[in-house]
Amino acid sequence: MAENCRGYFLGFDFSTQQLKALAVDESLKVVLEEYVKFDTDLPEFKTYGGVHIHDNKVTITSPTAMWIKALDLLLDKMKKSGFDFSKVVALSGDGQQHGSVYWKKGARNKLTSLSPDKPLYDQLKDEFSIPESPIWMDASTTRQCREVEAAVGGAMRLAEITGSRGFERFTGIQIRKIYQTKQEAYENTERISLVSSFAASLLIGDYAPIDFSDGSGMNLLDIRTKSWSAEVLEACAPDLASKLGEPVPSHQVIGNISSYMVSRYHFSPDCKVVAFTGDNPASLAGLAARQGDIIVSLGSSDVIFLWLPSATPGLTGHILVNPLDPESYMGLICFKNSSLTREKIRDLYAEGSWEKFEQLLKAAPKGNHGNIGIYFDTAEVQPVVMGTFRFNENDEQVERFSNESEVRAVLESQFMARLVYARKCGLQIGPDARVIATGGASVNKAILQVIADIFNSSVYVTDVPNSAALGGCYRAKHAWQGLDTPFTDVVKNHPDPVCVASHTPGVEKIYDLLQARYEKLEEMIAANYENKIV
Ligand code: ADP
Ligand code: XUL
Repeated sequence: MAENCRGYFLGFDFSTQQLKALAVDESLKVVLEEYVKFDTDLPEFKTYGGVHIHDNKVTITSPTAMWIKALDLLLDKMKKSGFDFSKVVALSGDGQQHGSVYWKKGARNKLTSLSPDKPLYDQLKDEFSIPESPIWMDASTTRQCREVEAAVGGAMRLAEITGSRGFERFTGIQIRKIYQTKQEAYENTERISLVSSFAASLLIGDYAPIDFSDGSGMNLLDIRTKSWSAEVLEACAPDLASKLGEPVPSHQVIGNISSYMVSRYHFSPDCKVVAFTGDNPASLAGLAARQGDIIVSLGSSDVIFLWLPSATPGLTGHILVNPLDPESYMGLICFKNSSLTREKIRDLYAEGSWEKFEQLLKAAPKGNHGNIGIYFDTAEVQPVVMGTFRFNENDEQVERFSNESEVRAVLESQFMARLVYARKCGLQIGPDARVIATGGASVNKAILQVIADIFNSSVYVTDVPNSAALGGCYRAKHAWQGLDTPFTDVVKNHPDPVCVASHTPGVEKIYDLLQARYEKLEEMIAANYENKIV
């Protein structure tokens, strides 16, 4: 079937700060790139970085309807640019992980009977029992984490079932909080989607199933049986199974494009829609990653992930079902204070310019004269701590560094932390490992050099930094070609990543010492901080 295909494969990325679309032809040549930035293109929703930070600083949400308006806007932009929707033979996509959408009773009727004369937003904006979706940055649910862990016999048991101990941003934990604090809204909820399956629902015009891989970020899916764990569902909220629908493999065709999309944008009625997944699983596909590669994704969050042949969950990090092969797994660890924290330092000390930021970075020596700065603008994942902490070479707390030291400090502390926690998950990054960087900040070579020095390895990039949206195109192509075709054949024209930064010989002496101090200082901060975040 694929042999004679003259079509396009389309990928959507519903990420934290923007909605992106990418299309490739059969030879994987990019034929379209378009995006909508939530803060600037949709200012009426008053988001910063795509999110609403509530007064308590730990509750973080995004307006669900904003994502719908963003899709209207994006499709209109694509139409204006002359994109030929009728050539799309298959599409897929992804969403930021963990975020949840609450469709109210009766919403399915609206979703399945959309009028092509009106934007989606006009018809669906009021169809949610909870208008603000809790997202991955939320840290307001520590209590619910402990409750669910206790109900199933402890943190390690929850990790053994679901691939992760209780984490604040994980969807089941968030659903429990909604059940406890907004019971009426919970009961008025017909369906709970992840951001990914919500986005797919808008394209098929019906509720789309949750896929195994993104479903693994909920603390609800048994990652071995690939079904909801009745025990954990029970621990989170009543009647949950009926609100979630049955999970499906990430490569499953979940339907054809909706008649709404056919009428309004002239998609072919035969266009297949493949299950949407999480942004990090989608990136694994978009990078055509091999077993042994270590991916460092530098977007709104910094995430380290890799392909795993088997699952051995622990108390740090997460194990997800692999989006490309449901018999394999994916290891992942996420950090919240990432691009937006780097941007804040850029704005405060480098006149808002990445160029100046790079100049300042080069002006401070590797190791930063022993200065260590820890910048947690939002409660971090590990440790769950918020605040800014600066230490001089004698571990004395100080108020301020020079501008160049602030810039170097934010990068060095962020990437030392990435390595410390990756090691706690059992990850060894040998000097021969292929560390592949992706995401918005992977265009910054100076940042990649800091990673190469701290990780003691070479850092590679591919020329499409948006690997998540590209992953949607590749996954769509895979399903289209037929799953008997190995994924490696589907992506055989994917450009090989190129090495852009190598470890500076001798620098490990500096970072071994600095990292040992970092770990101690972070432990001390966390110990003093305990119980301050509720
Ligand atoms: P998302 O999580 O929304 O998909 P992206 O992967 O698109 O995010 O990354 C967006 C981030 O990329 C921005 O917040 C910005 O800080 C960062 N970024 C963009 N250009 C640069 C640059 N030249 N240097 C460092 N960071 C950059
Ligand atoms: C991963 C995580 C983030 C989001 C947003 O666990 O929380 O990476 O997927 O990118």
